[in-house]
Amino acid sequence: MQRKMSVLLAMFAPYRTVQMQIAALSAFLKSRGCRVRYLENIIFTGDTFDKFKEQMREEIRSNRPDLVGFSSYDMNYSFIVDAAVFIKELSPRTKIIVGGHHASLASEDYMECPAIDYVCLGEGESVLSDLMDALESGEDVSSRQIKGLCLKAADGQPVCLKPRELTENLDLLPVIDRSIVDRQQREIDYLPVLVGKGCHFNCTYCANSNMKNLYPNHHKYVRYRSPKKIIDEIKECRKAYTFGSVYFYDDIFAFDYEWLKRFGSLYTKEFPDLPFHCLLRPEIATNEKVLTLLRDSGCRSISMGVESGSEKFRKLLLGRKMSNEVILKAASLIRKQKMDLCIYMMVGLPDESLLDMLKSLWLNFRIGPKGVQTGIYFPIKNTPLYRYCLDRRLINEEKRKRLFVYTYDTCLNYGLFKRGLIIVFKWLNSAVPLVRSFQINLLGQYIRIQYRKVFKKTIDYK
Ligand code: B12
Ligand code: SF4
Repeated sequence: MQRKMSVLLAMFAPYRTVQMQIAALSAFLKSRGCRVRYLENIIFTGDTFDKFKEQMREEIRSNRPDLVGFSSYDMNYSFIVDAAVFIKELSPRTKIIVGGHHASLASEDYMECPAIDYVCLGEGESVLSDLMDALESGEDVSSRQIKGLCLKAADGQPVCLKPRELTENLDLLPVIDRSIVDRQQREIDYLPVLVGKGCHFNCTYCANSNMKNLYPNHHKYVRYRSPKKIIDEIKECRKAYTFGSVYFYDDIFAFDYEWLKRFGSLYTKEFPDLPFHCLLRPEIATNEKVLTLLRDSGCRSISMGVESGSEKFRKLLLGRKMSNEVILKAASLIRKQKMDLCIYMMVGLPDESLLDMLKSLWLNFRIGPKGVQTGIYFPIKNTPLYRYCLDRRLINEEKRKRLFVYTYDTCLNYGLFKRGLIIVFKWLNSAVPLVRSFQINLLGQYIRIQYRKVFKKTIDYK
């Protein structure tokens, strides 16, 4: 009988959260008979891979995986490369693959590392399936011509086969494996769920703008699972976990009205007492019909990206064409429906002037959100805005490597004064709900959120 292949999925994350991609890949690998383990390392400014060596050594020695799969995002790059070199020295027979957004958009960064055998471009399920087939059979992987896989040819040169089609019918994928992130799920009081994948828009700073172009069938990039499957997933989770709300992690939740109608009626029937939170684009939130449907379906809070308060800047630099009027109308309609509104703001964008920053703060103030998450701009490799920064020599590569979370500093080449300004405006933006309402209880909440972010390394959505 053939031995079950053993896979170690590993993630260097800036804080503990339920890693949906790990749970998705684990479910898939288990469904095809693999043994799967997950190793999560929380990284913080100043950390190097040395901190995690012993844990990694122990994991590799005691479980001897056939394949190690790292999930990448721009900020954990150096940890993955160092870990791969370490693992290869310890266990040369173990194959190493890297997937995720950074690996997909900048495969060359990983392929140049001698210890990394493969890079996965785009969605990982079918690529991993073909790779496991090849590894199990003992055949030369390169002879299989696996689409979506980069590997090294006999002369060591990297070869990337074209990315494969994305999975159009998400219901064909197994439901994510929460047991692999059981500890992380038990630490939070909400249930993160994905109802679909993809986004129609093309904001210049976001990985989505390029990710969709990877796929030959990119016109199918936005996909939804069937409502029944999602409801069943939540029902199962209710048996295993205690949570007070559902958090739909999708980039944009209510894009397809007909789908939302079907989903909403099932959701309220099954979970009349389980509120949910979701993300919307301001343009969608100006549609009262959608908001009413969301409210009737159980939605009690909405997050919306505003990013900058300067219309011109937003449109020309960020590729977000909505006007301030649209944003303000969306905010007032959300309030009218008695739902909470949280917004995302960004400071430290390239070419952003003091006036732009003031405009952002003013718009934020006029919106009057219940919560604000303010990020400091970080250039995601190969996105249009990254290239814009690169062309203007704005990126400080050394600093870029040292930043692990979006929120604390800029990696653009700014002087001390501008850097200080960016940090001050970051805190000012986040403090708007507090300043606006002068409520003493909000001060406590504000301090709690900042404390958890800085010292506990957890993100607080409330
Ligand atoms: C939900 C979400 C979150 C959630 C949950 C994160 C999570 N990991 O589940 C929260 C809000 C916590 C979050 C936080 C952050 N996020 Co986020 N997030 C997303 C979002 C909207 C969906 C991700 C998701 O779960 N998709 C569902 C899973 C199943 O699909 P997937 O991630 O695409 O994974 C597939 C493939 O990429 C591939 N794959 C992934 N890993 C691997 C590994 C191997 C070995 C293989 C073979 C394949 C493979 O196969 C997977 C299955 O098909 C994406 C945008 C998007 N539309 O993808 C941004 C996104 C992934 N996030 C991003 C970022 C930057 C962050 C933060 C760093 C921001 C910050 N605070 O500083 C943190 C990092 C936190 C972390 N990961 O630990 C960026 C990543 C870009 C980049 N190149 O770095 C994205 C693309 C958004 C953007 N701004 O462009 N995020
Ligand atoms: S709307 Fe959001 S998810 Fe879509 S491209 Fe813009 S930032 Fe990315």
